[in-house]
Amino acid sequence: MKRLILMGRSEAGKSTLISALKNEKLEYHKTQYVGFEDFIIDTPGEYAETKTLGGALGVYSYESDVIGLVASATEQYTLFPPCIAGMATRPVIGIVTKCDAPDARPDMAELWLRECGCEQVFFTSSYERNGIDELLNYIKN
Ligand SMILES: Nc1nc2c(ncn2[C@@H]2O[C@H](COP(=O)(O)OP(=O)(O)OP(=O)(O)O)[C@@H](O)[C@H]2O)c(=O)[nH]1
Ligand SMILES: [Mg+2]
Repeated sequence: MKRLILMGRSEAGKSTLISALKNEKLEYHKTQYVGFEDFIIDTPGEYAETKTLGGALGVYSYESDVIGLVASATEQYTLFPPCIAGMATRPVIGIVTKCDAPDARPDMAELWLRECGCEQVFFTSSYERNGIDELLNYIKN
C-alpha cells in the first residue's frame, strides 16, 4: 500500500477520514502531534495553519508515497497556495471531505485543490462513507 500523508487545516476532517478508511468507529480526537500509522500519516491542522510549523509538513512528506491535500466542502477559504503541488517530490492528490454537510460546496473545494495542481480529486464523506472505497483503492493500487 502507498503511505498517504494528510495535510489541511484544523477540523478539515483528516482524522475522521483516517478512521473511515480503517473502518473504525468515528470519534472526535483533536490531533496534537504527527501520527505515523501503517499506511497513513496524520498531521495536526496547525501545521498547515502556522508558518513556523509548515516547513515540517515538507519534511514529513518525505516519509510518504503520496501527499493528500485535504479541504472540507464547508471551508470558506483555502490555506493552500496555487501550484503548491509543483513543490512536492511526491504525487499530490486532493481530498474533499464533509460532502454530506448541508452547506457543502464540494465544487468550491475542488476548484481550490485543482489550483494547487491536484490532477486527481476525491470527494468523500466519512459520515456516509462516500468516496472512501475509491480512496482506499487508490492507496492500494
Ligand atoms: N458532516 C461531516 N462532518 C465531519 C466529517 N468528517 C469529520 N467531520 C467533523 O469535523 C470535525 C473535525 O474532524 P477531525 O477529523 O477531527 O478534523 P481534523 O482535520 O483531524 O482536525 P485537527 O486534528 O484539528 O487537524 C469533527 O467534529 C467531525 O465530526 C464528515 O464526513 N461529515
Ligand atoms: Mg486530526
